[in-house]
Amino acid sequence: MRARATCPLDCPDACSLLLTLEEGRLLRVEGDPRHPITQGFACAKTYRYPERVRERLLYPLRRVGRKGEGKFVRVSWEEALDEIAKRLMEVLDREGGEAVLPYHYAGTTGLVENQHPLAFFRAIGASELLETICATAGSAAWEMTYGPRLGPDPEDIPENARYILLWGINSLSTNSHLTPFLKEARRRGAKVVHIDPYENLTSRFADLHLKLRPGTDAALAYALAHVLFREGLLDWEYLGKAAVGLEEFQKEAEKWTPKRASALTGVPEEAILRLAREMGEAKRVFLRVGYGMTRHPGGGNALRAVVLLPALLGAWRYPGCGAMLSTSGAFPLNKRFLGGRHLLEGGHPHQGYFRPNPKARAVNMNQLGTALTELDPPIRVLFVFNTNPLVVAPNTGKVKAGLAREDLFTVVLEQVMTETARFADYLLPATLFYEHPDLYTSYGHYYLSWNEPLSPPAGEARPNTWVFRELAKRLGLKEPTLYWTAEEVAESLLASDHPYLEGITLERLKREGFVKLNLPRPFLPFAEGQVRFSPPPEVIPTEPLPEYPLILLTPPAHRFLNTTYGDVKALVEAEGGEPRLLIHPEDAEARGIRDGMLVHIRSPWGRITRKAHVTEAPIPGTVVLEGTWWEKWAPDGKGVNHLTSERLTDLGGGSTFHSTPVEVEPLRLA
Ligand SMILES: Nc1nc2c(c(=O)[nH]1)N[C@H]1C(S)=C(S)[C@@H](COP(=O)(O)OP(=O)(O)OC[C@H]3O[C@@H](n4cnc5c(=O)[nH]c(N)nc54)[C@H](O)[C@@H]3O)O[C@H]1N2
Ligand SMILES: Nc1nc2c(c(=O)[nH]1)N[C@H]1C(S)=C(S)[C@@H](COP(=O)(O)OP(=O)(O)OC[C@H]3O[C@@H](n4cnc5c(=O)[nH]c(N)nc54)[C@H](O)[C@@H]3O)O[C@H]1N2
Ligand code: SF4
Ligand SMILES: [Mo]
Repeated sequence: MRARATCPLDCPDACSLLLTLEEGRLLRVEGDPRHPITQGFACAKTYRYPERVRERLLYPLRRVGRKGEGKFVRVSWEEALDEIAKRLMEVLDREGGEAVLPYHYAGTTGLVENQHPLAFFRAIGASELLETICATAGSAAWEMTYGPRLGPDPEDIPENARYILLWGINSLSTNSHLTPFLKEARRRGAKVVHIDPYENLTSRFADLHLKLRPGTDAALAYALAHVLFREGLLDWEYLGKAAVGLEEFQKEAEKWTPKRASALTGVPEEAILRLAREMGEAKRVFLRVGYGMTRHPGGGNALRAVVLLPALLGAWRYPGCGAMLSTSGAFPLNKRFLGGRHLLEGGHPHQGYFRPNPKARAVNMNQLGTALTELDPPIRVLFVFNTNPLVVAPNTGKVKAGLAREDLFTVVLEQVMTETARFADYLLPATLFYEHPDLYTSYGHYYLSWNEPLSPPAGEARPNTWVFRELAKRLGLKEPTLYWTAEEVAESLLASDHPYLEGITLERLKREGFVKLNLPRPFLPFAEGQVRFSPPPEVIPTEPLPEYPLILLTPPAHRFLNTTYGDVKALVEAEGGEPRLLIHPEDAEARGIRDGMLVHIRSPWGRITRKAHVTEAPIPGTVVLEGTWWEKWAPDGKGVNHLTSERLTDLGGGSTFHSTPVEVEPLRLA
């Protein structure tokens, strides 16, 4: 059979896919030609989904070897659930809910399987996980500046945008369904400029690539603003109505002459002048910013400085123009009961023995290593689902030490045997996106969608929400939302009077698969309203250290999605078979490093070994490791996050993956 389903991966495109299945076996994945954003193609990664799931987990497993050794025996669901419930009750009785921590992220973006499991944890008063690993620095920055996280409709870009800035985003890899819109805009005369510390697919697509030093974007943005003010290229009519605190911002911009900014950013002065003048004359600017540029100590402020530029030009007055970080704030769903959020509000008479705890302690997910090794009172039970923290969380050394604790009881819900899963005490097989129902939004467009299960689960795989329902029963929890079906969760989410959702019912979603929000036409999200220029963004550059003079970037690989697909042979081979360090010839020469040599990379937090690739792609002083590869492919069996730190961003408590100071040296055998 051939049927439609939304891609569940953490990617702005939320593609509509056509799946060919034979007796529950996935044979083929194609892009849905009916979907205006998907436009009939999937990405290089998801075409390989059938290979990804050939070696999936099918039965519950109990650990028999040492932690991390990956030795398990098959057990029944009854045994696994009974034993997990027993261990949980012991800990809850003895130490209370805060000794339990859910660790989860966006392995699936479906709202039901992503968020609703949290109802269980909120009902028992578990520690709250702050979901900060990816988007919160950007979200906080955006919300401070504009309010809701939304931007122009990508479908309006080709006809309207005359100047396109791709800033701190490798969109050809990470938002590939934007590309057809960019191409069409270019065909109609738009220029495309990429601003990024290293040359990648997007730079090669762009008409112009400006390389800047990592973490210096705010200075570049101010210098552009400086020129726009000086040369009278602003839209005063728009600013007169919309700008709040413009004078303070202008004062800061006056300090950033192109000359001064050039010295900090590494972008030539003439390039700054030219870019400012071209943007200023074009006015119809579409700026796509990525989360990449926010993963720095000053990432939140940097994003604010950059996204204010289109406002200076009045670009928001034109459809398809303005700035876009995410579209997720446009989906006006009623999230009050999703994941039991109401349980955090206090006053719950019917909970029985276990109680929600509105003041539960919060754990920042970027600090998992510290949470598992230093928190007091300690975490005793860890549930991991929709994520692979051993590889993706910062400071792997610390995370591993935590996961290896003998007194930590770890339950992992997974589809495949990840390197995190090997540390589980109980490993529970999870369903795939075409085996469970779910509701999907998007962070790159404005379509809402519904997946109906297309096949019964393989083996004994079960949805996350099923597992937590079963545990809730065993604990005798009474909270009704714990027992909601996916349909009930979706109905509750859609129960909103917002005009964008008018006429969008679950029934309609089931019938049509995907439905666009009822956006007003023309869609001009910030043409009116307030743009907050104050407080003026701070310039907080990413600094190397005397002993660690290079900055390491660790951006996504084209053919992996975080660690998903990182065990698919064909994709691993297409990425070169092993992770390699990109290093500029100047930096290589200064260290006696030649192409293909094995090198040590050291940071204050750890060291790893990689093969060097000497290339002019990065700006000098910056080295790059693309992709959060599975540890097993690295020459030393250590993932990239052995080098990164738990340091948080200036806004939103976000991750700082692209700001690691490192030193690199040729490997000498002892
Ligand atoms: N193929 C692929 N697609 C993906 C993913 C993937 O792993 N692979 N991941 C998905 C996820 S989870 C997310 S969050 C999104 C976005 O994922 P992100 O990791 O935010 O990726 P991008 O937004 O493309 O941003 C990466 C770019 O930012 C650049 N960059 C780093 N530091 C700076 C800086 O200081 N200034 C500037 N100007 N640029 C900088 C990097 O060099 C890189 O080119 O992509 C999603 N899509
Ligand atoms: N150095 C460095 N580290 C990074 C980044 C970086 O750029 N550089 N990027 C960061 C970013 S942006 C992000 S978002 C994080 C992402 O990190 P993660 O959220 O951990 O993403 P994945 O590595 O793709 O792992 C998702 C896992 O969820 C599982 N999964 C999928 N669907 C389901 C389901 O329905 N149920 C269950 N139980 N499991 C499921 C998949 O099998 C997969 O193993 O990584 C971060 N780490
Ligand atoms: S990973 Fe992104 S681009 Fe690829 S199919 Fe899924 S949604 Fe589309
Ligand atoms: Mo992410």
